[in-house]
Amino acid sequence: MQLESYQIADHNNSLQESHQRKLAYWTEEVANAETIIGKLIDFQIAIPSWALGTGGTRFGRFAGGGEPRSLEEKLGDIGLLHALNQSSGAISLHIPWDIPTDPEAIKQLAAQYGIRFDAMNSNTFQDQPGQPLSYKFGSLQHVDPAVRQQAVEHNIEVIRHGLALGSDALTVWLADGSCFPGQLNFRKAFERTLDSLQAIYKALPDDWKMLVEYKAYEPNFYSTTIGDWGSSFLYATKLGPKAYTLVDLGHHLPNANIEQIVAILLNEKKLGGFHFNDSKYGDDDLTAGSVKPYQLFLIFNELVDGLDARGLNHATSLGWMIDASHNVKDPLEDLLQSVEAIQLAYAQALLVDRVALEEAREANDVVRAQEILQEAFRTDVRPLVAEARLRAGGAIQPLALYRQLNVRQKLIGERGTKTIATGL
Ligand code: RM4
Ligand code: MN
Ligand code: MN
Repeated sequence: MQLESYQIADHNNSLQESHQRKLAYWTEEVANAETIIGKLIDFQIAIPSWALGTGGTRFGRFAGGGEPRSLEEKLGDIGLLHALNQSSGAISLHIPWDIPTDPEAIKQLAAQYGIRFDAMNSNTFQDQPGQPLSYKFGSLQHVDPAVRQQAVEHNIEVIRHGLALGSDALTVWLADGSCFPGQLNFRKAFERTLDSLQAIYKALPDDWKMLVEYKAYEPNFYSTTIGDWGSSFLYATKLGPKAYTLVDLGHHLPNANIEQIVAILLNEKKLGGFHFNDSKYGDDDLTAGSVKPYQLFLIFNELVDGLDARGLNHATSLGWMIDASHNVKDPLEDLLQSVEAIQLAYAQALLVDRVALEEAREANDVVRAQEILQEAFRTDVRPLVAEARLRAGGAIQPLALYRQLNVRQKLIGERGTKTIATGL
């Protein structure tokens, strides 16, 4: 299914008046409104290829229907999102869930939708049919060098797929760790993992990044070999200048101060990218900003501050990706919500009066510093984000239009009710 430009235009026309009324405050009162709109237009968030179908838990999966059956259809879904919000112009692929059999054709199709290829993800946390050796007891950390070699080769193959598509980053997330005390020699596991990562790093093209993702627990429940930002930072530092840490918002122990982690990594030039999602308890993979929107804002506050301090481009210096799972929602609706939440947090962070904030900090004026942040967070920036979308050719209210056009029903009509997308 393809959206026609008149459908977006009709929708925008019907909302134009009320939108202009809300926008008037911004254009008349806020000095940097134009700059913020410009930055929002440039800011693109990659959609994970593994999150276009219904997710599940270990207790079951409730498929929603009309799920994409192929990589082509996944690109079609992201094409729809991007047409609606003009902010989802990238895809992050997971191999082997989404092996491009004809990379040239896939590249062309993606280009038609205005989509580029963000980081490629390897998968050594599942055994694939016909795979000679098992990852049951780990991959890059495994006691058997042959298993480690198999996992290294898989990662190199993922780089090759990425090269064919024009990607320039590899994300390595490992399930490696242990489930019980005594199971693993931590020192050996660390060294073996480092050794394997070095072998992958050697195969990394010069203009690529390796993003080392950490996660506190799950599927291993006693130890995870790359379990926190400190371990990831250590690996990235030992690997070299092309290696960075990837922060997945759901991968911390409860109450971790993620904004502080982000500030330090960015300052150390080792922050590579993000997996946005939200959580109440663990790696819940919920819609970004749905549970802790203030935390998302505080993270963006550090990002804007840190990127500006280093003179970096907000849109292109880091990998901005969603990593989510949708158990009870239509995945496309959920992704529209996530993208919007990320844009809102970004826009609010751009509003922060940084000069005043620094003055308050230097004067130990705790109340004033808090007020400055909350002032930005409590501002309704939705008209700004909508204006950015409108100017870029998207819809003023993407979710409303998605529903109005019955997109899911049409996808079910095209693909059927019983389709199952590869992924989580
Ligand atoms: C993990 C992690 C990875 C993702 C897999 C599917 O928990 O977040 O980024 O690739 O799930
Ligand atoms: Mn992730
Ligand atoms: Mn995760």
